[in-house]
Amino acid sequence: MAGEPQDDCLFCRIVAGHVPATIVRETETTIAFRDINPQAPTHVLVIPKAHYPTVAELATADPALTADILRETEAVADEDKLESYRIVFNTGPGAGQTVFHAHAHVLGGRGMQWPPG
Ligand code: DGP
Repeated sequence: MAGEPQDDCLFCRIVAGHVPATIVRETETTIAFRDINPQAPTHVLVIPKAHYPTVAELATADPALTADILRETEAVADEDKLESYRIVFNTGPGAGQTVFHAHAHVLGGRGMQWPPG
């Protein structure tokens, strides 16, 4: 069923506490943890505890939870005292999505280029 934890999902395993992660924030519906392969001084992933493969599926199924994710990206930026930061939702393998549990990358602490690579 949509939103249910998946045994074969890495981020569901982090939510369940079966895979360790450096958690920076947790709410009833979300967790935020440091990326294992940081691309900037701050690189935090904000995920819903419920399982949705992409942000598009999350947004369709649960707009309130999507808003929770966006609010938490700002909370992460506040916690790391970022004046400017980038929020990225890679969607699909061609865009670099490797973990199919919706997640926002919060990147900051260095200058950013546009367009992104
Ligand atoms: P994406 O490529 O957009 O699907 O992002 C997945 C991110 O997840 C990628 O930046 C690396 C990160 N990642 C992969 N495995 C782990 C892990 O076991 N722990 C943590 N903290 N991050 C991970």
